[in-house]
Amino acid sequence: GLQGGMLYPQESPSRECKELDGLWSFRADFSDNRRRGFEEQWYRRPLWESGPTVDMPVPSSFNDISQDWRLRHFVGWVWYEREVILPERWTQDLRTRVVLRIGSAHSYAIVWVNGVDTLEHEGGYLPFEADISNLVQVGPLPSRLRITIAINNTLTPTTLPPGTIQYLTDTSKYPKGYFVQNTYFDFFNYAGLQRSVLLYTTPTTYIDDITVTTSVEQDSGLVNYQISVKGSNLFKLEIRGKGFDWPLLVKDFNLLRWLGANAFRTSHYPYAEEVMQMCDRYGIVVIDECPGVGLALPQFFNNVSLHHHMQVMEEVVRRDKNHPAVVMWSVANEPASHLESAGYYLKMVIAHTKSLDPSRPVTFVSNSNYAADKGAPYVDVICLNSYYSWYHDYGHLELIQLQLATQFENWYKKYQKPIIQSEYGAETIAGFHQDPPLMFTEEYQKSLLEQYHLGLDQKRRKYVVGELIWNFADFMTEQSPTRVLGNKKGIFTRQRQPKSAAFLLRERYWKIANETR
Ligand code: BDP
Repeated sequence: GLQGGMLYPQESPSRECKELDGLWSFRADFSDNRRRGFEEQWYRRPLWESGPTVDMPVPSSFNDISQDWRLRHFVGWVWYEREVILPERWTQDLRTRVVLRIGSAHSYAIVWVNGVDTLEHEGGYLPFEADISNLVQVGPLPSRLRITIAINNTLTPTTLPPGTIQYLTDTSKYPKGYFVQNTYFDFFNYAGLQRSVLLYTTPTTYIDDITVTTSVEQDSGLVNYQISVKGSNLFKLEIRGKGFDWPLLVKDFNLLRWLGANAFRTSHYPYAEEVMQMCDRYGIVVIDECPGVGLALPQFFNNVSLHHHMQVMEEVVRRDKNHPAVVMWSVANEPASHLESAGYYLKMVIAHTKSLDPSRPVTFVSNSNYAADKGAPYVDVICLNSYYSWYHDYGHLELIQLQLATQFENWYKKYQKPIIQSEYGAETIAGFHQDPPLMFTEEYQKSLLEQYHLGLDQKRRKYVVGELIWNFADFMTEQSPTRVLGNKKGIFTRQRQPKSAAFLLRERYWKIANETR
């Protein structure tokens, strides 16, 4: 199990925060084995002393910042460093606890403070932290800290998401030692310090964790809380109740409100904590999904992965349990759930998640056939992705209603569980028009959604309890012949301008909202 809580850092009379966002020094280790940084111990001295560095903004993904294409595709260790001077009250007062908190580092990270190995963490998209009081409270003088973070973005069969490294050995086509990172999911593997890094203080006696649970008794709503305190002598207790980017975040929530949308899924990894806070504020409910995506190969369902996956669920639940916005946990997206080994694996991860939080339903998102799926027996709600008239029967919009009906009825007959259509959509290039509709045009996206909606609105299928279009906005993926500058299934472009389908959904969502009011 995990040690301690992971409360979101907040300023208070007894806590101070110091954001370390801004420019950091950065270097990718392009050496053949990517390990020169360790061999030469780059963390021992300021990074510029061991070679050239570039400026890197934090939070951001390092891939798209420079004009160097080698950095965009880079696989291996990258190094970040910055210095910070601490106020005297942090370094001189031994009743102050100083904590270094990293919002996320994708995917494996090692952290040094003044050259001292301080912290390691496996897995992106989730925060981790270390008490560094005894590293900063050493001398009589104001403390200058040098923070070095090495991050490895390599995905292996035991990371989450998993991936494989493939060496290409045909010397007539590839240079010696050439390798590529294979992934089995549909988004670009952006990496780096993508969320805020900060330092914060607490007293040495402090609240380490809070768990809020709610229940209803007759006409009263009950709020229960459990508080875990570290240290001693606490006599008074009062509980009140970032490439992360604020402008983009606020824009996205304005778009959600404009649409009349009331829910989304964090596909396919936990979003920044600030996003979850906005959901609480805006009344958006969230299916909170862990980075369990691309579990596509039999070899990914091994015991080491299972153990890590459970640990990741512990970190997700620990971080997000108190957000009222979270309605359900999702442990995976489109795993190869027809495999026996996947059935066992999903059963274990779901059971573990339920033991961590008995109050919320648990699911995973399936795109398997109802007859073959081995994970569905363990979920509370069945979430289904399907791409009728897109990945097959190209252009045949007239088949959607029939195929959707078959899908719902088969799953419901077998499991009698509520069903959510968790993905459906069509690739659409903003500004492409054709009527009658052809694939990739705005008209086609609209017509496809319309056909799905006719199927979703069938009153006799009351067990169909939700719908989530794929996708909110266009997004970057790996390059391939099926992706035109990324995945274009957004109803908004990557710059957040609406395609025609956005207006269709807006009408639909507001109508449903008004009917159910
Ligand atoms: C689904 C995946 C999603 C993809 C989508 C697509 O869950 O990540 O982006 O298909 O192909 O299978 O657009």
